[in-house]
Amino acid sequence: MKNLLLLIITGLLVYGCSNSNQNATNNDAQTDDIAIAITNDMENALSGVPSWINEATVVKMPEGIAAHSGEYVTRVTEQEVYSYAFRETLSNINSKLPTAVIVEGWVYSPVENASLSIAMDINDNGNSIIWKSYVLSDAISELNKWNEFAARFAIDQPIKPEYQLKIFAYGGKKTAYFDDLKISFEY
Ligand SMILES: [Ca+2]
Repeated sequence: MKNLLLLIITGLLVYGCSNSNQNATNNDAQTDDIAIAITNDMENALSGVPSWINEATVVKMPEGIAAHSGEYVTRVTEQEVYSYAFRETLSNINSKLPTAVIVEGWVYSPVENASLSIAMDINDNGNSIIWKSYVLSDAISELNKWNEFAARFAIDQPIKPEYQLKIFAYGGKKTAYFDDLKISFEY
């Protein structure tokens, strides 16, 4: 009888675990070793998405130009050189520390811009430990069109769980738009 009860309890636990939500929706961080993916399509940014900052840069595309998804994108301009940004302490993302951070998304640039880039900053209380930048010009095959990019940042220095990860785009004082960002990790 005891063994049967144990079997039932074990069965319930297994069922409960396997029934967890695996859909990667808006900013859905999963503490799963196989696939942690943080996505943001900007559509809910103005109501405040945890771990994301700089909502002032989230706007609708200009009249006549479609966003990559929905209506909203993040825009860099002459005044706003940094985009909407992901900011989170590493231990809040996963108990393991990553060996690489991958940032994928879509960029729309109306002008040639050698400074347009994706930046990754890992800092200790604001003191930068690792700062890397991925220049987007090679990923932009056509101006005034949505171009897909994928940036991989290797973590090549020791990091600690309490360090903070920041990911954002830098526009170098020229206008560009970003949509459908996805951040994933290698361990
Ligand atoms: Ca969007």
